[in-house]
Amino acid sequence: MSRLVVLSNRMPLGPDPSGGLVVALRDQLTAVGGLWIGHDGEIVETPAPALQPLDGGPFERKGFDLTQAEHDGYYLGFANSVLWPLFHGRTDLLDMQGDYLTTYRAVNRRIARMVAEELRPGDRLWVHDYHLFPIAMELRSMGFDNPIGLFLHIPFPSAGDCHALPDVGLFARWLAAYDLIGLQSQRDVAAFRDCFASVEGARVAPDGTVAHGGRTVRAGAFPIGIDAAGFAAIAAQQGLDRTDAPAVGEHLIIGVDRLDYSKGLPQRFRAFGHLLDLRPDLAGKVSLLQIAPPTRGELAAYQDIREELEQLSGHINGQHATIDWTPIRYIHRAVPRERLAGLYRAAMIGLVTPLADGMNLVAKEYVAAQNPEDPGVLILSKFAGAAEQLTEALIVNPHSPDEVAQAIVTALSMPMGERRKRHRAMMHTLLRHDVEWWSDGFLSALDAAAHAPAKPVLRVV
Ligand code: ADQ
Repeated sequence: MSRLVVLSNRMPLGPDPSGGLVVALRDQLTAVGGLWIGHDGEIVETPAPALQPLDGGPFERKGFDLTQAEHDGYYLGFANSVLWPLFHGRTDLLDMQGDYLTTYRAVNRRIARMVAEELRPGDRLWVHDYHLFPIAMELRSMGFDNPIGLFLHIPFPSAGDCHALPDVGLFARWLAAYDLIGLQSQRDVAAFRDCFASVEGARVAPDGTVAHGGRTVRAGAFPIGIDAAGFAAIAAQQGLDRTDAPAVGEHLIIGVDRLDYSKGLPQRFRAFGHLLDLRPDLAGKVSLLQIAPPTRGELAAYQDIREELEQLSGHINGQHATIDWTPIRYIHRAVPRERLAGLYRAAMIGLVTPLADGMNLVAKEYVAAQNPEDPGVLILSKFAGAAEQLTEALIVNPHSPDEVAQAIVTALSMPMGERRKRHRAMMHTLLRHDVEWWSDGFLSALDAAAHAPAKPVLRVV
């Protein structure tokens, strides 16, 4: 049986790595002797010439290290100052320094050479995310014809934004070297086709198949899931319930996000402030708990958002707080998973309002954590990939303070029967389309794509 080799920028570390992706792939990796390759977190002066085995763990792991210059140009630079903002529609935040693309390509070439040492004939390689786009092209140029798939965790950019890339033709060739591109939503598949339709020399078929530079690649929506049953069980064990909420205000609203400008946190705080302006009677009765651990703090855009949020929460609290009530509690650090599950369950509302998001797993975790007898209400941005699946959430435009405030009011007064009905429908979706369904679906499609004969495609441009 062919081995599964997973390649991601970040390696699941520690003797018992957890996280959705690990849970989803653990069986595949252990059953057929698979391998996970990723950054081992080390910044070194001279990188090791080959992948380094990491001891312990439920499956084989091998790590690569990075120099400081590589970390700056590849990770902080091209990946997170060019690709991340561009793929989230924030071309205003692009920081396109001259050497970023060169470093990104060089690091990817170095990683591809080390991966090549590991790959055996027939191995399937599953690459994750925007840090590693060039891997397939590099391996193809070394003569590898293994099945190679890419899953993009973030949104695919609009055709217009694709052309803000330093070299859109090169980007198209990177993607065309894969057999399968997995995207989070139908919206992303449509954007993928639009982008290729606008690239010179690319041909797109109605089923999403794209021919470019002598290769054919298929794209499809594979919405990532969570271990819904497992998360529900963890939440139920925490012993926290809605009746515990008075300790934190009569109605608790929870937000959980990495501190990232794509997550719409200033807009969320403003919408909550707007609610308190509109409805003074809610003073002392509702509070927003926002948990936002810092990420990528070396980058100016992330320092700016942190400052903006501190000012906004200070301002709103200064205006509305009373001696015994703080409207916004803003916690700037990670919280253990079990604790998070309990807090989701105690919260009357899950407020998930990104401006752009591939999927958003917090929305799914919030639903899975609810007590089915007395579930809370999910308020979800229409710009999260999850909105295509969780249609029974209250779907909002996160840019509109009125709409978000109104949805909070609706949620606070939603009858129990309606809450249960919506929760049941969403839970059904989460259980059916869980993380195992996602990884099985992607890997079967990769097998099919790698072994399918090239299809005739229509000329679009
Ligand atoms: P992220 O942008 O990181 O992921 P998300 O999908 O919400 O966004 O996942 C965040 C994860 O981190 C969740 O599992 C959440 O519980 C956890 N987390 C967040 N804050 C935390 C805190 N303070 N303490 C502990 N845990 C915390 C990217 C894409 C998403 C896509 C995922 C998976 O941007 O759109 O859904 O990958 O594909």
